Amino acid sequence: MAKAQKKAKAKPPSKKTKSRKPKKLVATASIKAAAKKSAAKAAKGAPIGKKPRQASAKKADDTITLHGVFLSMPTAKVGLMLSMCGAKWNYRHVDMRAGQHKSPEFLAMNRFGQVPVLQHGSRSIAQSNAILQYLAQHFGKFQGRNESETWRIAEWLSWDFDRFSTGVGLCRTFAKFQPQTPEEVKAFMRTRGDQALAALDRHLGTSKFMVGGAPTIADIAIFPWIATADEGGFTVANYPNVHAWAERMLGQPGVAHPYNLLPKEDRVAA
Ligand SMILES: N[C@@H](CCC(=O)N[C@@H](CS)C(=O)NCC(=O)O)C(=O)O
Repeated sequence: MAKAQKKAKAKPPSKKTKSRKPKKLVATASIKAAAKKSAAKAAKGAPIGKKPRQASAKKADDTITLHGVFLSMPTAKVGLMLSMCGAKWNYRHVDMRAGQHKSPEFLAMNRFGQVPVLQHGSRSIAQSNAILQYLAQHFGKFQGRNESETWRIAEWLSWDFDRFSTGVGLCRTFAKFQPQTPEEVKAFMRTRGDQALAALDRHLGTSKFMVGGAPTIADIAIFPWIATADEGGFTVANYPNVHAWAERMLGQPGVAHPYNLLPKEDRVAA
């Protein structure tokens, strides 16, 4: 059969496939009753729709808890930030010797199995520099004062994780906790630490604080490493600009040496 004939013989569209006219919304008795009720409420000035929040409604949990170890400089960075912000915070000592940081409960808070962890209400945040950024935003303190400062701070925080903590910080870890580390590895990290300190010294010769004329989270991220650099065999006095900056930092409200900052056991804020 030719195509044209086939088309002519095609069945007329069934009732089902016919284009439907939109059904009229018929107000049932119950809809009518509800409409009457809300009209009456509106006349009285009562709000329609969702109930207003009750005065007794639960306030969001704003509790801040830092989980960490007092010997850990990443933990100290967060403690320093909380102290400089004048925040109220609880502290939970993590027994790393007992492997508490690898327990299922801890891993549920921090999949990396490391300290520190910050709990704020129902939220958990890991990685010290990310925590600093979070707290800076939460408290509106120690952030960049404009966009270009914000990006400079981000650079320093990344550099810290890239070069500073892996140089100056790791040498302290080897000396204090992992003396069995191979000498070649120690030497590699020492060179890295020396180079990082030299770069920092050059920068601080041109700037009062890491970014601009007042402390930001970039200073807070670096300070604990400097305060304990001697434990890794570095002499901060050999870097005069870094030394002068560390003194300036110590003069800021809420700043203390890491060992005078973090409790050695659990503490609940008064
Ligand atoms: N980049 C991480 C490093 C954290 C870190 O290395 N924490 C150490 C203690 S200072 C830790 O938990 N080590 C145990 C592990 O890595 O398994 C941060 O800054 O938070």
